[in-house]
Amino acid sequence: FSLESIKNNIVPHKYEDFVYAYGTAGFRSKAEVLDSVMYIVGILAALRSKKLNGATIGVMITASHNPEEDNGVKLVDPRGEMLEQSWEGYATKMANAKDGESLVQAVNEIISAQKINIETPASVIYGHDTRPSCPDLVKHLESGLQVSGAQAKNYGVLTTPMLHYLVRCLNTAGTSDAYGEPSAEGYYKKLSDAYKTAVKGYARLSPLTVDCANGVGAIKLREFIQHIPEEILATNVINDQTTTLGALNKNCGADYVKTNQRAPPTATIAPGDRFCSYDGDADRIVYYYVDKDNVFRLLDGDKIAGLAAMFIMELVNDAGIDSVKVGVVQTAYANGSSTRYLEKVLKVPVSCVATGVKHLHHEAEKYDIGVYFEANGHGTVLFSPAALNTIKTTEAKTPAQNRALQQLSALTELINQTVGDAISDMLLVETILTNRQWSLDAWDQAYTDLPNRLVKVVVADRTIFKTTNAERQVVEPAGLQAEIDAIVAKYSNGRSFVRASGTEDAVRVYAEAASRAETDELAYKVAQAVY
Ligand code: NG1
Ligand code: ZN
Repeated sequence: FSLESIKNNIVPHKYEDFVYAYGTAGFRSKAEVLDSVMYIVGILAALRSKKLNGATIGVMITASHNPEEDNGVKLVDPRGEMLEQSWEGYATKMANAKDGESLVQAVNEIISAQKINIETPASVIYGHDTRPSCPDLVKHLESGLQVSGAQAKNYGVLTTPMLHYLVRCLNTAGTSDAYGEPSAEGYYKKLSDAYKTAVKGYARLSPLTVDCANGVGAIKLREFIQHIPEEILATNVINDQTTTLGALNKNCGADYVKTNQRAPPTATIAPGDRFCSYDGDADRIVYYYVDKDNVFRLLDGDKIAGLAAMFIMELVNDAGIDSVKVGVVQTAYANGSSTRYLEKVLKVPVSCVATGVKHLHHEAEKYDIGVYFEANGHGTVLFSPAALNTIKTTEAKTPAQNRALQQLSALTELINQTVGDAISDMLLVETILTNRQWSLDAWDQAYTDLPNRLVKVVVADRTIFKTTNAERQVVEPAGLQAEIDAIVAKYSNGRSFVRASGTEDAVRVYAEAASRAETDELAYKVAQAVY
């Protein structure tokens, strides 16, 4: 670790006036401005590792569902979670240092504020998605790691959740909560073994077509399915053009399907067919089908949360472990019908938190079993140490109780508990549907989504929009919330809220109401109030 090298090897900023910010999704922007950011992320990851006594830190290079020309980078903490929030400011500060002197100053500030012993060794692993800009960005990251003297390992092309998995495995190896083998092979084996146990004795469902957004999910899903015989899980991979320039996330993938509420044009879909879409780094998934009248039906993150909560609550009940409390975490973007279903039908506690996986994840940790999903399909299920222990040690008195305990135990292995994971979430859904022998249509019967609309409003300065109450109410600009309330009051089942996006230069307006026409009108009127 040498401040002199850090100073001398600084990568110049592409544009003088570009301001960097470490947000909900780490740094994310056009790939061309990220060279300098990669360098400082290498240094920051090393500092974070030193701070945590040499624990392995992860770095993932991806821009998820964003267009191919974008890229991004985020840090992963030792348990496979997002970087601790208090460090986001350091990241931003370092990224905006334009010369060697100010970078060294920023580094020194972190070292003294965090009382870091720079002699402590640092360990960092990294991976990236299939974007053409990744190899160059990796070089700058490596330069940052090198000047920091970090021990580093490149895992190459990975899905985001696989990197999170690897970080957790490396940091728990040899302990009583060892998470798994720290390799792609280990990940595939862990998930496939659990899936085989979870569906044992049930007839296989019809094939599932998986739209991989022309991204890394295509490569990894293909490798994964080598571990499960076709008689147990049948998949058909589409949108797997990972080397075709411009194809990534283009008219396909989970974000396209959720935003447009339609199947990708490349999908030929008939009644009875089963489809799902991953996003560009395979941490999100949505399911869909067409009904008998060929009408498109989306099964989004809210539907997955409802399905998972229903199944897990039944298993907990059948297993006779009532002390284990299940809860669900959503954001304000969750469809009102889903919240009503969870609270009124399943009678499960529901918390609403601000947008961004880290908020959901932390809230979910408060439950014994915490199910969290964003409506866009990012989510997972967390099992507390106490819940894991109860599942492991409870002695079954009946075959039914035994079966429920085994199923729960398989779920704890099948679910990627570090972060949302399209492959793992797909296996979770397939497990439940297989156990129930349900079609997508049968799953969809739990509740009917309220028509909803999400619009982007480009404003001069989105930072003036301040919210409270898990982003459901605007505090600033003053008066805007009263205006929104007055508009919403005119619609039956109307709900609408406004917040500044954390990942795009825009304000988002969400609206839902009893009918499509009312929803569109509501969204339009609120957007006008914002503008
Ligand atoms: P922003 O741009 O802050 O709305 C979007 C998604 C989030 C989350 C992040 C991170 C919506 C409405 N927002 O955040 O849910 O996934 O990106 O990628 O879907
Ligand atoms: Zn993603």
